[in-house]
Amino acid sequence: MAGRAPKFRRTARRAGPLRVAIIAARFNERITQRLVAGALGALRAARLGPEAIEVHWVPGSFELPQAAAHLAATGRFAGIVCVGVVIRGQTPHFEYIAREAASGIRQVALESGVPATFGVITALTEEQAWARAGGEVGNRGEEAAEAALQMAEWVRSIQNGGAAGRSPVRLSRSPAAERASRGHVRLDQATRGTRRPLGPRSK
Ligand code: DLZ
Repeated sequence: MAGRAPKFRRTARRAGPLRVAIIAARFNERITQRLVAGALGALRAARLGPEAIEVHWVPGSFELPQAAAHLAATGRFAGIVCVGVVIRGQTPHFEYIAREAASGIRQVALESGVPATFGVITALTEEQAWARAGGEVGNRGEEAAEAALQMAEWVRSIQNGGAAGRSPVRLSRSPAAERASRGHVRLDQATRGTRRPLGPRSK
């Protein structure tokens, strides 16, 4: 079963408007439209107005990094959300396209400093892709937009100095992770003693 991105609640309002770009790959466009809708929904839920969101279309997922590099270079965006759909059954060079998209987007983020997130579905079948585009496994576009917002807010917080290192977004953590962060103990120590020993359950 595919995993889902963790839900988070926003604990601080942003200091000012963020501008975010969505780049969408036209290949498998009907499914990508759903990813764009998911990303737009997440950005609007975070109270970004239409003036703060741009949607750009490129031919395929292979072109996502190049478009992201150009948009990052404009300096106009606090975050860039890349969405696309690569389906193995339809794509002999599935792995090249998926890998190039992932590593290219990462490279843009690292080199430009502008958070660029990966909302590209890589699926074995079209059915699996639909499930990840607003179906039973969530919406990868929405998740990538949430990630871009979290990163953009965090970058802004460390640039402003005041809240250095403290994310304005709080992820919900397990009790063990909370103990680990409060008591400065390692997570493996914090979980020690909370698990039932392995082996057959005694009566
Ligand atoms: C060519 C191609 C193929 C076969 N499959 C996909 C795909 O599943 N998903 C996708 O986003 N793009 C695909 N493309 C297009 C490439 O990403 C790219 O647009 C072309 O190779 C031109 O560079």
